[in-house]
Amino acid sequence: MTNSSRMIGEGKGDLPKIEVQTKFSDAEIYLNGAHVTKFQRKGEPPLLFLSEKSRFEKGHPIRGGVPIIFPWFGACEGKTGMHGFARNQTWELKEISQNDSGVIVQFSLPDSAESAQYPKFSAEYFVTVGEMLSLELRVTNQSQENFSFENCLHTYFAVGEIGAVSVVGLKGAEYLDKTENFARKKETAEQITFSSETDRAYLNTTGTIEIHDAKLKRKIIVEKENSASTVVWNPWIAKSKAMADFGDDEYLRMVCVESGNIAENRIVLPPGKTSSLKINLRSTSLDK
Ligand code: TA6
Repeated sequence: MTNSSRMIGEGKGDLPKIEVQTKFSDAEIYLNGAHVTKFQRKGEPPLLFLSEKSRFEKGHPIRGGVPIIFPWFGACEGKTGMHGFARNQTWELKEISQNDSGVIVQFSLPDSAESAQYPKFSAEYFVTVGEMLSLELRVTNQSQENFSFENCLHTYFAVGEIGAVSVVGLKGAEYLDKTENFARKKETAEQITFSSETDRAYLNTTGTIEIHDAKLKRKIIVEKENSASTVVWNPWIAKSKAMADFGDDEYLRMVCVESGNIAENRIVLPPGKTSSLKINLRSTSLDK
């Protein structure tokens, strides 16, 4: 891919940020959490939502974009904080290269006091910016014992208005409903719509998910590889007000469709093996 450019500089909160421009799209990635905060095809609205009230402080998660959730999802007994430590740590920039798919930015997670509590592992993250946004989290078990963990790319998508949005592709899947104390249910809707707080972990789902946005007249396509779980979340009114780093009305302009392996889908990685969680994100017009 010719005429692409990349720049490393200071982003919000003076946090180091990488900007990538290609002939198809622009993207931004913070080293804090290897966090993709922007992906936008030329001539289109942003694909990702980023809260106007997000913190940009070293060691704290950014609200929006694609937080990397690893090695646990949600709350974890005996661990402090939600959603693991990967999203709070400063990842090392290893290489920026390019191929026919786009510009590839490669990160690795440094060893830390938190990672030392687990079997020895390495974690690498590949962000490919081109006609679509591809994200891959690779974890290699470098120990002599099984490494059990959860992973999830907790993607916040930008939508025109949540009342005109539906999520398609989960009919028939079982899910844990966090709004009802993780009650186990079965999805019966062809199109999932939103009229209240929605927080569902769909299990044993490997197929492509679509987000239909009638206001922006677009369809967002979430293809996933090696992901057996899909989480669908909109905080709605009360939860939005309770989040200091999220605008009270921002629930209207976002939906999370998150791809990973959580709960009963958690990964048990044998010694020497590598797990790869990958998603390909793109949008098309609604009538295609
Ligand atoms: O993925 C949905 C969820 O687990 C919600 O329950 C909510 O907690 C959201 O993640 C955001 O979590 P965070 O720790 O980033 O505020």
